[in-house]
Amino acid sequence: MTKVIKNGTIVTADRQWKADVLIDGEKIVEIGENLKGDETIDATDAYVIPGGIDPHTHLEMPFMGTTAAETFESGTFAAAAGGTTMLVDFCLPGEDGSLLNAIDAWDKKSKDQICTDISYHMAITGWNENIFEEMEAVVKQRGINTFKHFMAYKGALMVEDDEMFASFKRCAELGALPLVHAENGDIVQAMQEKLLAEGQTGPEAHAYSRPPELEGEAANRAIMIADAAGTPLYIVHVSCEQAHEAIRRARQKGMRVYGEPLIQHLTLDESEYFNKDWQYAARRVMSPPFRNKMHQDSLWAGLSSGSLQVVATDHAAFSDVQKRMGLENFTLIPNGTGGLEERMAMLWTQGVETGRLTPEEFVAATSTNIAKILNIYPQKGGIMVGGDADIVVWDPTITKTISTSTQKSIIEYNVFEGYEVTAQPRYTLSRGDVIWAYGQNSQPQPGRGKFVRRPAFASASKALSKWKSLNTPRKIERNPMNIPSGV
Ligand code: DUC
Ligand code: ZN
Ligand code: ZN
Ligand code: ZN
Repeated sequence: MTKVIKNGTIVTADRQWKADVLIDGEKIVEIGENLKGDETIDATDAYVIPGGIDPHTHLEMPFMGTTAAETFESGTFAAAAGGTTMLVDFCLPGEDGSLLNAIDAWDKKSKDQICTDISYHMAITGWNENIFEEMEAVVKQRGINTFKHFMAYKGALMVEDDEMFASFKRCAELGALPLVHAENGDIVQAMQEKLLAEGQTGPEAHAYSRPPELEGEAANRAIMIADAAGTPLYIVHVSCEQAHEAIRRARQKGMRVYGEPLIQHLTLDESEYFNKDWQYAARRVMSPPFRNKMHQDSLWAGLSSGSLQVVATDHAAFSDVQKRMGLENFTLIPNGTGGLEERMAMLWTQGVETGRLTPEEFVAATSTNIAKILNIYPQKGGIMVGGDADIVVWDPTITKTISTSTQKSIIEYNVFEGYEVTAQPRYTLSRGDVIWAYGQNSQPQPGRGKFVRRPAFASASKALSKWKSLNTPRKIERNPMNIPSGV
């Protein structure tokens, strides 16, 4: 059974051109003019782009005394409806601390539910001999080449600097890429305690407790620790100029450091926390918090200049009842916002429509760059013969007002409620299957999605900056007789 996507304009990270795309089974087999297939998918007046890849989600994740409400089924359906054909979820070790058991647990949750492809990042939330050993199996047997480190959430997920350094060195040995949540967890905790003592208990205090300086400090620290360990680094949810500046400086010195802003930080600002309605503000509590417009401008500039490479969501959706756990104490509001379904349309509307990004840059930021960073390009992230047919027919003639009433997410609100978007996926194809057709009441097929194995990087441990010294410690032979006596 072949399918042909006809009469569209293909957009990749490099260029745009008019051509048809022929699909046989799960793969793209030909790109050219006047192609014919058993079935035709109309792309007239639309772009044909690589399926979106969201590298940062937390589906059904146990966190802050509860479990994220979005399931693998509703989350991947929301992804498909928004033009995202693959997501990478964070896998957290459970009570026993085992990485491999955690992957088994995540597989069990996701396997029969997912309607798009997925992968995991493995979280390192402590350090011991067993974790050191298991990391090798995670990379070589389970096909996971990224390890996430939380520099915040003290007493829960946070790792100390020595633990992070040890894990980064292990990543370098294994050809894996370390990721960090960069916020100074010690100071966040101190600021939370001070604010609570002063009677500041509302959601706005969440933002006061996590100022941009704490993110900038942690980003700088992680970059230096990565350089000392001899590994590239990926910084998740870069929300402010201070962290962005650290990344720019590192890259300018030749270090391989990547930065991921979120669609929420690009489009929503800190004034959201000052809303008089507690529930409205609490729904928007996430870490790092939303920032002011100056930080937003910095993030947009990073995307167009290339110092930031990827736009993600950190999709962690909690219901109103869950958010109310923090009614009297902002530190108990589960941190997280949604965005899986809205990421592509919001970035298009506020990035491409405004002229801040070209369509090619949009494709790079939503798909191609992260496919390269995660080592799954060109299987994913391109429109290329031999690649997976993860393709979106992206229709810039559809306008839509974002509304909870039409969203696929199972929570009862949407942080982008009322925003108008100027493009939507007309069709979303995952490995050749049409899993979403706009306006046609598509239903997900839970369990059709696959886990994508991501091989280790061959060159990761060679990515040292030229400032790195003492790479191989050597002992200097000295004659003690040379030391003058009596000094
Ligand atoms: N930040 C959030 O807002 N939610 C999940 C985890 C995180 O770091
Ligand atoms: Zn500490
Ligand atoms: Zn985080
Ligand atoms: Zn996250």
